[in-house]
Amino acid sequence: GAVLYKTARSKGRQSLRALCSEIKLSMQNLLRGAGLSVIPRRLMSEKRLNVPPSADVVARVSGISTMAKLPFQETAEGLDAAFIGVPIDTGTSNRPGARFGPRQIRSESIMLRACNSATGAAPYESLMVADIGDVNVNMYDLKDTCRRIREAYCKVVKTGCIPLTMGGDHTISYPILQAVAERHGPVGLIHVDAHSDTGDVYLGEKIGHGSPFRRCVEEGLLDCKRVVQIGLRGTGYSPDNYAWSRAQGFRVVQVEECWHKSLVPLMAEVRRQIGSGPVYLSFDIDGLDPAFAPGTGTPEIGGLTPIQGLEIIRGCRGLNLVGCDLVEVSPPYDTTGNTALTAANLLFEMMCVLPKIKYYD
Ligand SMILES: [Mn+2]
Repeated sequence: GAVLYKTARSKGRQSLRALCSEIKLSMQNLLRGAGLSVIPRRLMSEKRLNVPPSADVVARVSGISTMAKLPFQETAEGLDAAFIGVPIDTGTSNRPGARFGPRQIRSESIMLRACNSATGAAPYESLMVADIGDVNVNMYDLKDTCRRIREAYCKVVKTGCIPLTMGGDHTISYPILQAVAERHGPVGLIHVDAHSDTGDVYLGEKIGHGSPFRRCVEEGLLDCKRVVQIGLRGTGYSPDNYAWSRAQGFRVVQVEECWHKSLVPLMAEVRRQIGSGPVYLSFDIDGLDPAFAPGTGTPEIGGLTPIQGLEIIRGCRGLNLVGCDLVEVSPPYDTTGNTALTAANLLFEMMCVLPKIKYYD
């Protein structure tokens, strides 16, 4: 602090840009002078909020792997938002591997910088955010895993912290929404996916990644008129594959309605539909086309582009988001790392549209 003050004093009225570069040099000298071998937990921030270290001063590939190189803390206490991993794939019906999703998303997230240069969002000037690690799931019992997730998320949302979840297969949205609805009442839902995930029973089981949203409806966790499903496609067991969703009052936007166009107009309609009440965003990476996101359990051709994914998330700005998840990243099928890299960026974009985010625009 003293060095920064001295620098600012000695430079008088010079331009802000020059001052910033002086401050950066001072920081670098400070770090070198202190012989720091560990990463500082926070860098400059007027509000004492967590700010990930810049690759200008701390090697990008160094450090213990946390989401966006944020500090790790044990609980959600004192946080406005938290990244949480839920490493399961025992609910998946096809290719496994999503249990490794949180680890790989954290690994690829080292590319994330502090500001959103496209939208002007400055999340780390607005909210206190940290990575609070993973839910301790039960690899051998999916129902017990759901109980563990619900209990963990009840503690998180009780503090007022908004959970930003890294899956894990889509089963996890069900117990997360149990916790979210316990605090907020029935919520709206923006659900991006190749599949409706409203199946009933698979092989005699009611819990799995094909049925979370039917379970949510049965338990009254969703405000059904404020639910939209975007990107649905692929083969079905009957021609009216999405009839159940529509019968609940959901808006279903099949992927064909999204082809060859910007989704900015769609999101204006979605914002009108959702209104000012609490809403949850659930983004299954298989909503994107497998050309862009091949590392997933149940891929379907003809999907959304990453650009459309960004338009959907950025189109959520202004909504009362009370939680977000990004699910179904399966690293064993993600040979380039692009799926996890895309997931990391989409999670960053979700953080950038949370309520109370400051924008430079
Ligand atoms: Mn899904």
